[in-house]
Amino acid sequence: MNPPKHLYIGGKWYSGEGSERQMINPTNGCVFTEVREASKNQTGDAVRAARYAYNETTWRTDIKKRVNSLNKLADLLEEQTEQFAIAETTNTGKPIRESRLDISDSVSCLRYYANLVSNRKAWIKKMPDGTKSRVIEEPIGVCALIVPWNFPLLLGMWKIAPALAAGNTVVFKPSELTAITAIKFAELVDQCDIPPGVFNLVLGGGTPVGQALVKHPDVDKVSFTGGSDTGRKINEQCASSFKRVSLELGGKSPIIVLEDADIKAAVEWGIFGSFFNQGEVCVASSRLLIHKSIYQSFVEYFLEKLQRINVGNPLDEGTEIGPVISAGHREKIENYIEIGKSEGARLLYGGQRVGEKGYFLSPAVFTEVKQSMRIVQEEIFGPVVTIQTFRDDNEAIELANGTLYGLAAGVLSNDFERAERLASCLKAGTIWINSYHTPYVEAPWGGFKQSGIGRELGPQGLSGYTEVKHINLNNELKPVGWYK
Ligand code: TXE
Repeated sequence: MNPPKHLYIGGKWYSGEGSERQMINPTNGCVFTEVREASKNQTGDAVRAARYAYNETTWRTDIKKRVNSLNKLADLLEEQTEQFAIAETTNTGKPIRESRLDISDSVSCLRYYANLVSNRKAWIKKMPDGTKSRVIEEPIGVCALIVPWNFPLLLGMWKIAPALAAGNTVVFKPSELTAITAIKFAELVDQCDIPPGVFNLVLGGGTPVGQALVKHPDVDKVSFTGGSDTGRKINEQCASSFKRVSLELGGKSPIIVLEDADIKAAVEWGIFGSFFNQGEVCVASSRLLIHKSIYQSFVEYFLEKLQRINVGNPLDEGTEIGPVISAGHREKIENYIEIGKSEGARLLYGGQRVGEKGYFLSPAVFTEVKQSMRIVQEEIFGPVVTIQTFRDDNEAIELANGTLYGLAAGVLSNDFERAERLASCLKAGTIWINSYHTPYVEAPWGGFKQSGIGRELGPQGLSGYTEVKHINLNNELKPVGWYK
């Protein structure tokens, strides 16, 4: 039997010449399919195909073609929402209703950037000396897009859609743990009459494939979402050649609950913020900061609600928390739970394995925590939340800002002026007041401090894939008049 062809390079399908990788369903720990990953050479082939398509096709100049292609991709993806959602849930363990959201957000992202570039106007201005200045945005060139396993297709689309809309060509590398929806997406690209080499898919891990992309001299931009340690390494590697780079990294985001907040609503937002997608979300509200005066009633209701949460098969419609991504990741989370206990925090609830098969964990809550503890400072990236108290706004701000991260924050209160004042003091890229988690494709997303560099989504997300060029035009060629 011929090996399956899962790499999409220069408009053709290839069988990987790298390692064989089993795709595991985290719900039962069983292999559900296998993929053959790319070799270093094949990764180079993908970059060459992208370079060729960038230089030799009209993709970078033909906006109409790009808009039509992105809209066609959106239509095809929308038609297959359910198949993509089931594949995403099978590969990641996320509850099916969350996978459906991922797919519909991916569709919106494609349509948003198609629409944005079709309405983009050049900036033209008459200058004081009578010349005319035009500022245009050009594509950067070949972009390597590297994403993690927690939102395999959606985080990919936050890069693929703006990069292609801006006229770049791309090499896309999903996480080695979650390749399935990326392969399915490449099948859609194949149906869209997009010039060969504009979109390329390579599969594989950080080495050799991710590394080969980052270090390749013909890659002009690296856009990476993932852990901070990997992000730091990639940033250092790109710095040596001034390669363009954007990084969307980890977080340790707080939700601040003020004393006037409705307790039931606040608890629901707290649970949603902390445990959506098993807490495997870069903006997960893994720290809840509660005003001292409502702490007791908040914690009591939080516990009551948590005990009723449905941890189970993510393909069941009623499931609210699925398994975490892998056995290794569950061990990492459990290790953090042990660290929390040994640091003297109180594990109020959860953190237990659930069921015989798969990588399930009950949602864990720590109280009596100190700001200096590792479970408060470090990204756990699982269903673990810490609850702290504060006396006044100054203390809330100090605690909220008191980590190396700055990705997101939430404020829950009916006192909008006070909530806005707090928002202005929080060092984070996204702040939700009386809400949490929803990314809006029209608005930027990204981190302060060690949570990253650059922004995705919104017009800023498109700018991340363009170089700005200023053309100054003098209508008449006259001597400078500067020299005698
Ligand atoms: O991420 P990695 P991992 C955090 C979270 C998690 C930790 C590690 O705390 O526990 O990171 O997760 C590719 N050059 N986040 O190991 O290593 C890799 O193949 C180029 C937060 O899964 O960052 C994958 O495609 N590429 C985060 C992608 O990088 C490399 C989401 C992410 O992998 C590479 C995920 C290299 N040297 C984890 N090494 C978020 N911000 O949402 C790895 N890769």
